[in-house]
Amino acid sequence: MEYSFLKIESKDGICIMKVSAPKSLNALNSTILKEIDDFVSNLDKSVRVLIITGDGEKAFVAGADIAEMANLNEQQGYEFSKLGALAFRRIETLEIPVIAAVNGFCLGGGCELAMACDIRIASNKAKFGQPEVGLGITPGFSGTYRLAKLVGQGYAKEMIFTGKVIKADEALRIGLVNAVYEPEELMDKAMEMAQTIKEKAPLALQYAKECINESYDLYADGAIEMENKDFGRCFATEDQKEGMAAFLEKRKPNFVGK
Ligand code: DAK
Repeated sequence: MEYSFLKIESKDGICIMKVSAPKSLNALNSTILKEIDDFVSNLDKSVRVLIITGDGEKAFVAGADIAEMANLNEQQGYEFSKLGALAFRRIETLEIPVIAAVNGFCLGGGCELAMACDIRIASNKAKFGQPEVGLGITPGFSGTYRLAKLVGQGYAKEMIFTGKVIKADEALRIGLVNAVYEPEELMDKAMEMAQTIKEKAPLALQYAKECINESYDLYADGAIEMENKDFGRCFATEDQKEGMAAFLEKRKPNFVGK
């Protein structure tokens, strides 16, 4: 599929997906949501780490497209919300790690997109918020659920109820992002992290991601049992044999994802 609003660069197992709608600060319309869904659903198996960012210096994504949403009826609102929620859930459950490199306004649906990624790093120009209630709507792409998980109910409720926009240092303080960099450093740092992750065993990464994701929704006993099972599954892989042999032989491992 040709994409009108996504720019894709892929090299040596690291793929960068840029949301690109410069006239509206990369706001998410239904076409972009469908493109993201299609792209993530058909991601090449050779990709080991995905980086998501926004095109241009000003915005990661400034939210869902307000112009498109303005005249939706209840059914259409539900369908729009479902479109984004499903695409973002696909990102969250991708087998590979996903890093959001947040380069500017990261509001509403943009913040929800970043939160669907596994790790967020930001430029010191980034600004975060869930301003939906000021538009007469609730966050619609799973923001209520993911923000509370990430920063706790207190900060999530404050951000969602007040609609306030916070700067990168505040996002760092409350745990919404992992690190903050100068804007010109951001993509290099994202690549550096992706490179570090890429060198690790793919199946072990996949199982670890699954365990972390799933354990939020399971009781402790179930979560511990799941981790035990996935730990066991690792011992059926070539990568486990290779990783441990490489350690014992004092060399770098060569992981093949089997
Ligand atoms: N949608 C559409 N266009 C947008 C946009 C957006 N979210 N954000 C910015 N733009 C457009 C502006 O209209 C402007 O277009 P022109 O006037 O040039 O044609 C252009 O981008 C540049 O924006 P500004 O001129 O406003 O630039 P400033 O630097 O002055 O301000 C800003 C930047 C990001 C502070 C400001 O643009 C702003 O406040 N934007 C809106 C941010 C926002 O409220 N985002 C949250 C959107 S609501 C649901 C489904 C989904 C959702 C909720 C419910 N269900 C169906 C239940 C999700 C909702 C959202 O994400």
